[in-house]
Amino acid sequence: MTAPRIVVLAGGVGGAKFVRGVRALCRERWPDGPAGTAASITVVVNTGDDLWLAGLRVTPDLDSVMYALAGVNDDVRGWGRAGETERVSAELTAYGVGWPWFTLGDLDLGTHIARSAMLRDGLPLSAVTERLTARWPLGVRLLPMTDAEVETHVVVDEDGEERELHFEEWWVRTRAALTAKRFVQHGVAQATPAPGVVEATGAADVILLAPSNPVVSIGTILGIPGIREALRSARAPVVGVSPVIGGAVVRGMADACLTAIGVATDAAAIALHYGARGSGGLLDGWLVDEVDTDATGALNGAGVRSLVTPLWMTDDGASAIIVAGALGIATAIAREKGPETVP
Ligand code: FO1
Repeated sequence: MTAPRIVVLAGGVGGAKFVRGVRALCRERWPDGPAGTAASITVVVNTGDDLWLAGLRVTPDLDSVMYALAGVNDDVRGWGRAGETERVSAELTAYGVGWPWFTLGDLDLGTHIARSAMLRDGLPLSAVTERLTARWPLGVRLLPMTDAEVETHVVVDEDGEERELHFEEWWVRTRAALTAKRFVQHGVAQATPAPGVVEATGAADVILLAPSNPVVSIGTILGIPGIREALRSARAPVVGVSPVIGGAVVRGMADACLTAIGVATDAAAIALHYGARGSGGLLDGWLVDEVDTDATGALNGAGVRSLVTPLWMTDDGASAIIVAGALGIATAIAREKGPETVP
């Protein structure tokens, strides 16, 4: 395989780890290129968690992926910057500005101030992201799923009445303790894919769905008019990685999200939720952990090629092995599809 063109759909924390694995594998296999690889890696990132806070535009998933690829992320908390301080945040709280339970660290605020300044100058989020990421040799292009403001809100049942919370309030203030009845993506109907997203999926040799939250991350990206269609019409195989191992989510509270849409927290159920490409869905391949070997029957029956492999992303090396497995079945699928698609 010559240096491939890879597109990844990703959310925040799990997506960031997975994308580091994609880059690590590409640096190992196709090393002679800018930032260490000749492969082209484009990540389409969920922006449904985004919000205006203290007058600043905060884009949690774009920041998680950017900081992780730059190596400046706090990999203990899983979000924000390493070596962070919170002096400004304490002042904001003293003034009653922002959310006291949603900490904006000093270094992180630098990113939000820079982004908000560029947005106020009229730059679209995709151009802002290009400028912010140019600070480091990431070796990966980050694209927001759309330049439009799309925000995921959660309809919850609180004391017997329906309320709507921004996703981040539900996720961080309540820790998803309030039962999510449904999710609403404000602004999605008017949204279009960010410049470069459809082009990248059309030119890709392989498209990967990161093990991110299938509902509020991958699901939100797929909900942008035009993106699901771009994947379905892509010549590239679409291969996903299960975010669930042994019936439990690896981190976060994706199970609360899956329950809200009536999907079992199960490796096979999530794949069937995305659907097999042969029956109108998206997937050509799906990776499951060794404890979920029994999922392969349902997958093969649905026409989704499955691969059983350890899915714990304990470090970049482990993530790279997962990515190698995904590329492996993508190549096998492309061969079956016919010579014009072999990457
Ligand atoms: N998560 C928390 O659990 N507590 C926080 O105070 C918090 C602040 C925060 C600030 C900026 C940012 O980009 C992310 C932040 N997160 C925080 C994480 C955030 O909830 C997650 O990154 C995603 O939205 C969920 O995937």
